[in-house]
Amino acid sequence: MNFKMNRREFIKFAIGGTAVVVMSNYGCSVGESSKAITKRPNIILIMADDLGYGDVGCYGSKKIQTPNIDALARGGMKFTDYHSNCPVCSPTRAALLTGRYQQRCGIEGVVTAAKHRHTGMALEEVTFAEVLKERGYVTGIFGKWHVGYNAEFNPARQGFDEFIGYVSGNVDYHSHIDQAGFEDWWKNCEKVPEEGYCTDLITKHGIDFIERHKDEPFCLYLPHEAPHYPYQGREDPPERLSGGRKGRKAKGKEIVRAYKEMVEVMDEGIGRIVETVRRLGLERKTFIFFCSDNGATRNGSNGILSGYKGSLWEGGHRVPAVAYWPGRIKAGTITDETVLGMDLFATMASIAGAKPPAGLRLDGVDLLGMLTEDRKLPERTLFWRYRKEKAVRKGPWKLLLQRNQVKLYNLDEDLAEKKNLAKTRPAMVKKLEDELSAWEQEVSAGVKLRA
Ligand SMILES: [Ca+2]
Repeated sequence: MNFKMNRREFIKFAIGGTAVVVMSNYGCSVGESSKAITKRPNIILIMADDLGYGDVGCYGSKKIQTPNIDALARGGMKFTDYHSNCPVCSPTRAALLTGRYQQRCGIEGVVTAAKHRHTGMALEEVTFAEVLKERGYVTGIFGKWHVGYNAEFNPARQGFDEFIGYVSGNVDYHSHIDQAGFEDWWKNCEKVPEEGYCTDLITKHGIDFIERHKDEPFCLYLPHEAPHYPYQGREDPPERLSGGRKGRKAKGKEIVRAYKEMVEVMDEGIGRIVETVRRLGLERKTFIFFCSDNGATRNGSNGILSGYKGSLWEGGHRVPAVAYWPGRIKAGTITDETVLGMDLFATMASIAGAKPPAGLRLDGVDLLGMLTEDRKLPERTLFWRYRKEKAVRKGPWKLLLQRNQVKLYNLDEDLAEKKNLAKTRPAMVKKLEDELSAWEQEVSAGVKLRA
């Protein structure tokens, strides 16, 4: 069934195992019992940008204070083996939004401001926002989009009822001008300038959204900019000025100071979001998930992991992640399950009691049983591909192909990827290479690229 083709029609949509009729284009459901409505917990998905495995207090940072993220981990579940789908922004976001490997929708690289202004994720792709909207959720995104510049690719066209933020990879935190010199601050499909420090605006709109929608099921997606460059704290001057003029750019120690502040201001905002949920008495019916979209650059920390953003070493994609849901997720849990960003789609749909449209094959798996009942995830093989690098993960084993080099690591014994076992374990190398080759063939079938 083509989901989008039927958006203006009455379609059959399975809710909680029962087929009910949903009027899809208004997101209002017909025939749901009041009991079903109480079963729709709120969802808040908060994502940092370029935050590394060693950039958060509860992941061992001594330099950066993140009391609010740490409190979520203490009161919920901390992931030691959570990964973004890609070591850079746009592909990770495409996978997160669609619940599928980003290779399937053709967003394999960064949608850059200068060269890819006309590119974006095809509207035919089904996003988690669309599935939740079908289930009667009000959906909001405040912050970074980065899977298409032109208004035709706007979040409003991909299931989000409300959008305020930017569509490029990064904006000046104060002037909101993107890397190519364009003003980039939107309200839905129109550019609407707004004064303020980017991180604080994202928090402010998030809180406002929760307050306005406290009496109905909501899904709030908060993709933060921090700590992506430009490195600017609240009181720092703009780097990008109107008319293409340049301001002063942070250097050396200023970057270190600003980076710390950027993460800490985001953490403060997360605290305010959680406080809002608590104040409104929504804590036990709100699932909160926090993660990063890829590893840190050299200005941040990936802890003991090798590599940085942009590479398939663990430091490029193993990132902090925390899930919080009092009464459902046991406080103080630490999980070593291997999880990918694309798993959140199936998880959020499951939490909401929504079923993705028939015929849509998700690559991600539902984490709900793992989160709330300590169930194991099924064994699976996971794949990454970015530029000339490829990686395969199966249990503790990781195959890493970098140009002509073949590397095999046992991450249980060697998380820093120092001891290449490719020569001593040729059978494992062969097995993972075969699985990779089958996966590459499979995902490249039917790729939809809009360019
Ligand atoms: Ca990023």
